[in-house]
Amino acid sequence: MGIATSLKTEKIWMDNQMVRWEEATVHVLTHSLHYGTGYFEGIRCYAMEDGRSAVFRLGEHLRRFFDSGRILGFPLPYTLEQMEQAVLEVIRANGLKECYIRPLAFLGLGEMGLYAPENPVHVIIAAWPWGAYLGEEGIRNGIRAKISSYTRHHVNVMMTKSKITGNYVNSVLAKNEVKEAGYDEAIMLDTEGYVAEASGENIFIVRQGRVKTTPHTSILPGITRDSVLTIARDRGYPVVEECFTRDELYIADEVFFTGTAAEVTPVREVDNRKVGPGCPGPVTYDLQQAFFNITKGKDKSYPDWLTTL
Ligand code: PPE
Repeated sequence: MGIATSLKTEKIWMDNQMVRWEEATVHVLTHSLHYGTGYFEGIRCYAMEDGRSAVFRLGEHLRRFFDSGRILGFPLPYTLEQMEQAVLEVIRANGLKECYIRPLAFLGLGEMGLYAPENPVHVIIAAWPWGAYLGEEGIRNGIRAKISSYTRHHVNVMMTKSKITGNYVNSVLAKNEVKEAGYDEAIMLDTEGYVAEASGENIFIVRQGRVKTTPHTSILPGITRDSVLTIARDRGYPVVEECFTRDELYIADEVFFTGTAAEVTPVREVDNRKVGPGCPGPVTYDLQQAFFNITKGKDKSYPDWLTTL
């Protein structure tokens, strides 16, 4: 299979310059390619009802990008303002109304070996159109999830608050395992056996009208998770951040995932057991609609969440 057609655009921002898509390449001895020492973000830009476009929670995503660099110990060689402008430039340069934006920082060529503190930190920002991450059908009618046999990172093994590229090998193993077994997405348990998150999404359950998600222990503190928690509270749902077990998933009325790529995706089956009646429930549907009404500028109650182009 070749390059996904949507991935090919005109320009990529690379080390403070806009370069042609074909020129945004690296040397095979790039440090991060060998040791997973990069970090990244995933951001979405939405086409709004009024014809403009808006980036969703750009400030929060960029803060987490800087935090990832701090945690890894290779900070970004730019300011937050520079990164913000660069993101907007990439969207404009590619003429995109709606897209997924991928900032990535990585250690370049210099020393080989694990200790390479002097290697340059390179930064790229790419953007491309990316539809429903778990499929159009999935976002509408729900997806089939399975608990992976791979455990989520322990907090002393990987820095889970950071989107370090190397962390994602764990996610890729889990995702491949369940996809090859015929499921859509992997749910991972933490080292204690509690539900942690999915391979690239946070997880929520609903039971008797109460909305529950896992606390900030071993998970990535998702920005969509935070948005949905805020929306749910504002809409009057009782909300808790609390550890829960695998069997609580089996008896939940509703289960859904949140993520920048996945947005709000209902889960209709876990480990071959139907969730509720096996279709998206009313709370999931309400929160999903509320989320899209905000990102598309129909609901103007959260103006700080949108950076218009
Ligand atoms: N957990 C993990 C492990 C994760 O990778 C993501 C984002 C989330 C939770 C949700 O975080 P947030 O996007 O801030 O709500 N996963 C990104 C990567 C997806 C990919 O396949 O690449 C994303 O959604 O952009």
